[in-house]
Formats: sequence, C-alpha cells, structure tokens
Amino acid sequence: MTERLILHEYAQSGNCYKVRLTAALLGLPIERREYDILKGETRTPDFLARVNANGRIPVLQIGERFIPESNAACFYLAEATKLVPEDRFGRADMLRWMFFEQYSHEPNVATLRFWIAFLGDARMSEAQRAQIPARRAAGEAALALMDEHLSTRPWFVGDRLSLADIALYAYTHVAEEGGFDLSRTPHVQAWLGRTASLPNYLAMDD
Ligand SMILES: N[C@@H](CCC(=O)N[C@@H](CS)C(=O)NCC(=O)O)C(=O)O
Repeated sequence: MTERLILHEYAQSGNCYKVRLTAALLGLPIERREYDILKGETRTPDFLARVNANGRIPVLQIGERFIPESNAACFYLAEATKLVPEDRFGRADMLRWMFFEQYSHEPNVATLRFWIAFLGDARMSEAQRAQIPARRAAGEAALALMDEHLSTRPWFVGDRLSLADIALYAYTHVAEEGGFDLSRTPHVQAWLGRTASLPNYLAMDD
C-alpha cells in the first residue's frame, strides 16, 4: 500500500479497534487521529464536511480519500490478503458474519457497553435505560449463536482467521464491560484466547 493511511478514531471504540487490529495483523503502518465522541468532536461542521457526513468514527483516510464504516475500512486494508478467503463461498460467508456483527451484535453488545461503562447511570437517558433488557436479551442471543458456531470450529469461516473474526472480536472481548457474562459461552472464550495469541496481535489499549 503506497498511500498514507490515517485512522480517524476514538481509541476505546471497538469499531475503531477493528481497523487498528486488521492493520496490525497485516503489518501495515497507520497514523491515528483521536476525537472525543463524548464531547461531540465528530459532529463539528469541519468533520461533517471533510471526514464523514454521517458524523461518526472510525473513518479510514487513504491519501485524500475517506472510507467510513469499520467493516468497509477493514476490507479496504485486507482485500487480497490472508484475512479474506480465496474462495467465493468463503468470502460471502465472511460478509455474512460481518453483517451479523453490525445488525445483531454491535447494536446490543457494544451499545450496552457504551451506555453502562462510558455514559454511566448519571448520563444515561430514561429512553436508554428502558431499552436495556431488550438489548441485553438480543446481545445474549448473538453471543449464544456465536458459541454454538464455534463449538465445532476454531474460526468463524473456513479453517483460519478472517475479517469475520476481527469484526466480532472487537466488542466481544470487552462485552463484560457491558454486563455480559462470557463464562456462559466457553467456545467464545476459547476463540477470544486464540485470537489474542496471534502473531502481531494488538491489544485495544496499545
Ligand atoms: N456502523 C458504524 C458505526 C460507527 C459508530 O457508531 N461510531 C460511534 C463510535 S463506536 C460514533 O462515532 N459515535 C459518535 C457519534 O455518533 O456522535 C461502523 O461500523 O463504523
């Protein structure tokens, strides 16, 4: 990759971490620009006009071009590498898990972590508080489905790590910060351990 890569991010966001972890596993150097989402720094007129009209991070900057959406940014970095299956079915299956992550996992597992560990009781709205039981049930269902899938294989797709694992790892490994009990999903726990033992693994706090 010849163009300069800059990640516009909030380091504690799992969505941003996915992109850093993908870059690390591929040995790609990436610069980082931090925004405080709790202070609305991704909602300024400049950010909206220049970086992402959707007002969110992560955004991967490639030279002068910008790719928002974590899984799209990971795909930009990983296309045609060992992190994307070579066969057509495997690539579609990888995308299946990445869409599952965005629809069934992240809105529940990540959102509860944000409300509970980042906003806290004092800053959580009544509307958010009212949604906790439904989000908890949906998050537990997503983790249970992952556990069942991992009961017979080491990785989500095929026989090696792919972007599906990276996308799901990011918020699963910190799910307990949102009150999820990972001891109920032993196959997920074992997979978390395998992922964290990979060569070039990067921790969220690094
Ligand atoms: N689907 C998007 C979600 C991006 C997203 O929700 N980003 C959050 C942090 S994880 C954010 O920027 N929040 C600040 C805001 O909405 O103002 C992705 O996968 O990148």
